[in-house]
Amino acid sequence: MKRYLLLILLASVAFICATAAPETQTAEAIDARWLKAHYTKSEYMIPMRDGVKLYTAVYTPKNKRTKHPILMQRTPYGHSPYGKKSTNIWRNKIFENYLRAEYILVFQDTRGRWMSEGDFINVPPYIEHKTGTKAIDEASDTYDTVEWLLRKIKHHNGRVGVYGNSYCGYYALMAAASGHPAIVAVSPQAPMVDWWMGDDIHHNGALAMLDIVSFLPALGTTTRKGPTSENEPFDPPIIEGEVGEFFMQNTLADITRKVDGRVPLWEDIISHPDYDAWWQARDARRALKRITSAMLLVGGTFDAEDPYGVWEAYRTLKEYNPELDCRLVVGPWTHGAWRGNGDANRLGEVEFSEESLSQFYRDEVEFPFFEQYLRDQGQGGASATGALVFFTGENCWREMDEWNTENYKEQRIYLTEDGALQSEVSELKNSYSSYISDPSAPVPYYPDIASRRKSDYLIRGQEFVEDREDVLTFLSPVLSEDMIVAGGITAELFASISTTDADFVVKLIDVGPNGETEMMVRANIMRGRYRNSFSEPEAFTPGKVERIEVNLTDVAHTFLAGHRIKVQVQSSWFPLFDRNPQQFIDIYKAGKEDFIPSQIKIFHDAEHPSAIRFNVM
Ligand code: PG9
Repeated sequence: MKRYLLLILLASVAFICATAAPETQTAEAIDARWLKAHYTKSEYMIPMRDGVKLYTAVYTPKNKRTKHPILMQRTPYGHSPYGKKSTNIWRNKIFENYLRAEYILVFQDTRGRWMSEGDFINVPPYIEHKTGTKAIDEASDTYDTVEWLLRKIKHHNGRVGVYGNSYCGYYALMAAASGHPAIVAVSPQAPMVDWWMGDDIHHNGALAMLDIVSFLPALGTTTRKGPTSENEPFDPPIIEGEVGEFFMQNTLADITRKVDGRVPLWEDIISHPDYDAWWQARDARRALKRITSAMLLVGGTFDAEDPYGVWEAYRTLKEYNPELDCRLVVGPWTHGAWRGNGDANRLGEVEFSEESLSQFYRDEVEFPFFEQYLRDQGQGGASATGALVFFTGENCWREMDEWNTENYKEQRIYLTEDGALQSEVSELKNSYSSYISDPSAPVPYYPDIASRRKSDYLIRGQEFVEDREDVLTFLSPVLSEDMIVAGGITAELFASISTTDADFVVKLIDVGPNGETEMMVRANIMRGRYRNSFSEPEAFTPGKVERIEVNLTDVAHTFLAGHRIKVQVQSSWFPLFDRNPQQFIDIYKAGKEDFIPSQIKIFHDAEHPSAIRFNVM
């Protein structure tokens, strides 16, 4: 009862911080035996409109006395173990509420993946559908699947929910775009929305090299022979030996030779370095113009893989259909942590809550959302009135009607000489800070770059690079009162470089009292050649001062009184992102000898007021 009182309080008094205090319920444990006693697993090959059949596992409750809602996930990552007698879904706490409520659970391998037939195409461009056309995309495959399920599966109540995280979040967006009338509720979580702008593969044109090169074999290979329940071997691997060393020794052209044509997506990436029509056609926002299903967008402020899509999908949906029940829930989470069996209540050195935030999410957010729309049960849970966002720093949830930073006050903090930040424009003339960016000695993204990406890099303090000559650090005075930062952050830099291209990395850091601790709030990279246009790159004129905007994705963070704001500027973030040869050349074809040092000058004077622009609540 305590939990509901708290949520009512939360709903009634906006902006008051509160932390969820979910109670634990005792009930019969859900295990393999329980599942076998209550559910039947069936496997089907469902024909699409072009005849291709997609593998679909369907778990139906043995209780035939009532009609059950259908909850579906479409995935490119397989639903092993295959076979009617084996499953692992009981191991995931996220399914517990649905199993107890006797939902029909559906898991489908998408076209060309694992046990499904057909050819895999990564994020095929959404087609404006005319009913009955033979044209196919992920929306039409979803439409055809739901049509088949409603006809062939018994004891359903005619309502379908779709959810999915990451790539499955992209498929959830396409499910909403299918326009099938039975799909009444969709939850895209950390959805991939734009692989060039800010999800998975690039951030503002810079290649998310460490992640994407590591993940390439999972994104469709030419070696696939057809439907298979086995993981396809990928020999020889791309990355060999110590990771940091590998990326120092291998340019992207070397990596192309190692991929050796085995991954079609890599060929697409290197053929489309700029934000051209190929990438624009794959922007999932194009599919969100006529959505009618209720939407629950979920994301994490420390999501290193898809930090862009959840905010952008939400904004697009609200823009096209302000009346839609479109909700946003963002917690202090890494990629998909809210769906895991862990408590998702801490990251690195920072603890956000003593309670399990993943249990709060399961019981108070996701399940009540589907219960409201698939079974007319309850009032929709903690996200029902619009936006529920966790503010780090204060470490509390804020409930709002919507996440619209137009409602907040725009503010700037200005870089100035001697590494200071100030609230007014500098009166100085020709004032700048400079460094030499040398690709042979790039700035590491983490103290240890020897192995796979570290999950807490987005929150970790940056003291390990502070003394480097090629990292500029600016520090504000001690804050006299809390500063609640909500929404997108933009670095407005005025810079000159001594070569014809360079990257700009900007980090926003929260420094605790007396500088004893620090926590990174947000960081992002911008490839300088795209400063005036993402699709028409432009070379720099050496020595000419230019304005570069670095878009940092949304934040929800309170800088507490007594803290200080720190900003760092640098020109590499290795090997998280590929090194820029710092010349206006095709980076995917650059040879080792093409990588040259560049002198970077960041101006902070009356004529060139470099600043960080953000919104305060
Ligand atoms: N976000 C993951 C990914 C997708 C595509 C390319 C690279 C990474 C995922 O979990 O789907």
